[in-house]
Amino acid sequence: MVLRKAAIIGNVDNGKSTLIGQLLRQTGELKSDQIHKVERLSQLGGRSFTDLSLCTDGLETEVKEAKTIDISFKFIDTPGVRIQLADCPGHLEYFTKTASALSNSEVLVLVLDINSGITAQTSFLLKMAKFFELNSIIVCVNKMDTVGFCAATFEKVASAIKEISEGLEIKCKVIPTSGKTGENLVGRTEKLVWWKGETLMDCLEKQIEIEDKSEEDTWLGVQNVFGGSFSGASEQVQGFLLSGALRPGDFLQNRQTDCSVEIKSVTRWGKNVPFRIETGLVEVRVESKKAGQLRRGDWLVAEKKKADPRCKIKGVFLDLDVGNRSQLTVPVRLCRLFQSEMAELRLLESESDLSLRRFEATLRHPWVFPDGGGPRELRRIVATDPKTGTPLGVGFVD
Ligand SMILES: Nc1nc2c(ncn2[C@@H]2O[C@H](COP(=O)(O)OP(=O)(O)OP(=O)(O)O)[C@@H](O)[C@H]2O)c(=O)[nH]1
Ligand SMILES: [Mg+2]
Repeated sequence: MVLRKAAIIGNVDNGKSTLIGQLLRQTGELKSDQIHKVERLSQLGGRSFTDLSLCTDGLETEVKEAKTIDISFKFIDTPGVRIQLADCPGHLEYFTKTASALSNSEVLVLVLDINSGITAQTSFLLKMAKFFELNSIIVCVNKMDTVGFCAATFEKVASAIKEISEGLEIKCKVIPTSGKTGENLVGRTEKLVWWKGETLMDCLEKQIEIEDKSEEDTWLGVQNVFGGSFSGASEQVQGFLLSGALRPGDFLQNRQTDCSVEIKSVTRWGKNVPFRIETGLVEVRVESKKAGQLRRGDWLVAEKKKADPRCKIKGVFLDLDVGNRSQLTVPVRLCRLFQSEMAELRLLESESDLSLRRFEATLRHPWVFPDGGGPRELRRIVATDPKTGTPLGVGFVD
């Protein structure tokens, strides 16, 4: 089963948690004991109705104060794909958590209360979506029940959101919803009889369609290397296929050492796999002239592809520690996928009003980057405090 990650974001109280709770209920993901728990929590929290936001807002303070403080993850299983829904807090003081979900998601749902329409925070969130390269998003114009499911009111908000998204070159699908009363999440209802477009679930299923990346350049990240003792320079590699194809008989190049390796066999969970496989974890037996040349953190890429190991990197960084930072050169642990390195991070000029800054960093050991763009995951870095592990920022290498 493939995992696809969706972040649900929006302004405070626009109905994100309720919408997720209702979606879980309508897709049958909420079992009867979980519904009972939500009913009990609703009573304890003094609600006069079954508050479905409590499916995700389970912390004591979240129940008491009726707000999301920390991200919680829920799952919906569809044939072949498990959709992970990250319920993000709307309060800007918890934005660090939202930023980490945004940096780690492939799908974005923006929930917008039809009564408040587009605010400064909506524009901020859209700019953040852009920064995290989420260029195709779903917008739920929510709480439609409060305007009597009025088509004209929906159209007004929908065209405003489309206009600012277009300005940012973000494609957006805008749909009317009511999380509380459950309209247009999974099925059609009479109250929104005028709506001929998609439901939220239709949109999610389209967004999670598995892209065929087998025609792209091959990028295989080495996570673990096992043995090689019994057959000369043959090694068993457990790795992460980011894009491209793996065919027995093909040669890949270890860009860290410039050694060439031949793929002997490809398996996933112990079973032989065809060469067109979904990206993700894979085991590969490789052979090369020299034994023991592969290490965790190496990247095997298609031969002749331009990709260079670099110690000096630069890019744009979302500073999550704004206001607390006293110096502009910060020792950090830089993380990318399963790699991490100690580095000196130098923060340069501001890029915009969004706490985005240019940065330069010097790594102790070189990392391989593709020339000119390449997969988002290869360029995304997270900087953490080396002593506490607290995230200091997230960014992308140029
Ligand atoms: N009428 C109506 N009320 C809604 C709807 N969705 C949520 N609400 C109410 O709006 C309030 C906020 O709902 P939540 O789901 O907690 O909103 P949220 O966006 O998750 O809030 P934060 O996580 O704190 O930002 C609650 O009182 C909900 O009952 C809706 O579709 N219609
Ligand atoms: Mg919430």
